[in-house]
Amino acid sequence: QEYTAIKLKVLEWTEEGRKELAGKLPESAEVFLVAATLRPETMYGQTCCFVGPKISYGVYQVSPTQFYVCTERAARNMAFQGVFSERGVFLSVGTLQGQSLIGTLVHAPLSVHKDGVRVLPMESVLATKGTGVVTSVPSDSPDDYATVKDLSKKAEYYKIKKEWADLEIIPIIRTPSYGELTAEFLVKKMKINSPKDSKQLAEAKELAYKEGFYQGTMLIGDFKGEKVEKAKPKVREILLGKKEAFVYSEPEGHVVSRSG
Ligand code: ZZB
Repeated sequence: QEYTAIKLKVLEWTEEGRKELAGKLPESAEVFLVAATLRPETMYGQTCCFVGPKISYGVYQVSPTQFYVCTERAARNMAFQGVFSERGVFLSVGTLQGQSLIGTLVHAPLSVHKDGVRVLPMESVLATKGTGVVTSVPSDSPDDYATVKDLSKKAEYYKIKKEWADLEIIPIIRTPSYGELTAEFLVKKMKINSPKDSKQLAEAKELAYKEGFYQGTMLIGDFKGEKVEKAKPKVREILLGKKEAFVYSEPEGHVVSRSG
């Protein structure tokens, strides 16, 4: 699987985050949460960034002043893809529980929300996939839509500020079948009531991927009016060119038996 790894720069730490990293970073450090995505063309619509509250994240040194926050598993993969300075070597300067990242303010590349977006909890983030960090696009990802609605409804329970989950959801892509807000359309049509409806959400995701990719037209950004199929690699190139993203690959999740 080849992902685009999006770099979300930390603008403001939480109290816990600050404490955990005190004295461990140089004065001029730039720290980025790294989110693996298959949909770079949707980055205009990022409204928050998800971490698994129980997942453990490392802070890995990329250069004397740049650091990436992701799972150790992802850092190990990156170390063999030329991301860090020495092949096979990944150096962590600190560890953060997902829980202590919640509320961090980050800059999301290309997002219409220029003042930054918040890090929020998502129970279904897998530690075994991507970087363990997921950037949220509730206009086009049914999982993200269901999660932000739940977070907003139960802000107190999740110990977050409601407004962190309520950033405006802007139309990014139009499709003939689902309109301008694919995720909302599918979640409502399929009567998905909770981020825990994983079976239906998986189905909605498949539909959203197919329709968005083959039938979608961009409504925003440098390639407004173009088909998603054409715009997708071009948006990706822009992000890579600006060093706001890099290529991150990982082997497929299933084990191939060679015994038979
Ligand atoms: C932004 C985005 C916008 C995404 C969209 C999807 C959609 P897949 O499809 O199962 O192969 N993701 C990445 N890492 C994780 C993780 N560790 N745990 C849970 N979810 C993760 O997975 C790729 C997508 O799943 C990624 O692309 C990411 O969300 C999420 F409009 O990034 B995506 C219809 C989907 N639309």
